Amino acid sequence: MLGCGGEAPGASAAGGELGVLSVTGAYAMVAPPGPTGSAYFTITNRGDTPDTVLGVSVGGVQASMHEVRRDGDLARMAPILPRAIPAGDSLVLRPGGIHVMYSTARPAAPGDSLELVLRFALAGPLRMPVPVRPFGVE
Ligand SMILES: [Cu+2]
Repeated sequence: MLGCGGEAPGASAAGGELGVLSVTGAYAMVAPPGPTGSAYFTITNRGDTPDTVLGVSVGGVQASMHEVRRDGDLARMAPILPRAIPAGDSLVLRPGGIHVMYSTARPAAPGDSLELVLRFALAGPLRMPVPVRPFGVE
């Protein structure tokens, strides 16, 4: 998963660490022709105190974190920030569930990379470049 050469180029993912927090499996998808897309990753808190995600930006533009809630046959998106991550717990973003929704100033294309910044209440900002995959490539 971490850049092993046999992987399809569209399936790359990134990660980063900040103190006891780590982000793994991070990637973005862009809905052609852009500039709107979604991003997914897992945040793990290995510390012994909770920390809270206050905000997120993608490509230098403030983005949202949403949860998909089922309401009968309807799926609604609800904003979830700020969101606490308990000590020893993870927050998993995945297609159809919690996700980041972003809109960049210029359209991004598959193969590009976008800067993801997560702002935590205690740890501060965690920055990393995330690869852009074609829409639908999970
Ligand atoms: Cu959304």
